[in-house]
Amino acid sequence: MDKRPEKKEISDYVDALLYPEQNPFQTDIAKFEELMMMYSCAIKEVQTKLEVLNTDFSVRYKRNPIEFITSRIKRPASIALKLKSKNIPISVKSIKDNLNDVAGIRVICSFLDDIYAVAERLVRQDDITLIDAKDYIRHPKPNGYRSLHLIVDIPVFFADHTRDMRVEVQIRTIAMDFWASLDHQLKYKHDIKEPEEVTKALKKCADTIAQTDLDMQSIKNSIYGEEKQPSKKFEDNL
Ligand code: 0O2
Repeated sequence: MDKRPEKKEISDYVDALLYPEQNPFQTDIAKFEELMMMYSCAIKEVQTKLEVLNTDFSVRYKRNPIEFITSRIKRPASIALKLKSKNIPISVKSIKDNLNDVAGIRVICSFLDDIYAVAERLVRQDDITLIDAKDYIRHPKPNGYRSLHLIVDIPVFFADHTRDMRVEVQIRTIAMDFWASLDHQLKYKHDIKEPEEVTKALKKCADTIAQTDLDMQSIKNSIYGEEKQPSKKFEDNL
């Protein structure tokens, strides 16, 4: 589905960009900031797990499956827009109850099978609960978007309590990431002269990129051999 915001929401978005200090959660700012702190700690926990996996893989397979990891906490204005688009009241309570992607981690892998190997190793850890998995690699979005999305819960130990926090992990190849970055830039550009042509061209690029990822995987298999491939159990279980 095209993720571009509806026309009626664009002015809201522009306002949010122009006046970021106008936090829509201003009336409950202490609670909002505490919740964001909790999400940011959850990101640290999951990111550390991913870094440990990468280090372990580098010893076992003599190469790193993860190229790099980025993370972000969704901005207050984007949180408010998402709640609004789902017709949910804009409040701090609504955030934890309804949104899965306030804490987001993006994992960029070298090869296709690395994506599933990393995902499998992450979700089978005892303290990780897999809430949902969407495989947009096997089932790309109509516009050509490809990525593996995992929604996980992780317990975070704070000074006087433990809370399960939700994190969205998007895992994709470098090529998929390149495509998604350009697509994301265009999402907020509403003065494109021939949008249908751009959509078609982007879809063509997505298909080319998908084929390139498959070709790169074959080259890797011929270099490292199939027996050195990490398990594909996660992929098969999805
Ligand atoms: P941002 O700026 O990344 O935060 P949900 O989030 O669960 O309510 P949905 O539709 O089930 O909604 O989520 P989905 O489609 O599984 O994943 C949403 C996120 O995936 C988006 O977050 C993007 O990060 C990414 N994504 C999904 N589709 C596309 C796409 O076509 N192009 C690009 N570039 N990214 C996509 P946000 O909140 O839209 O944005």
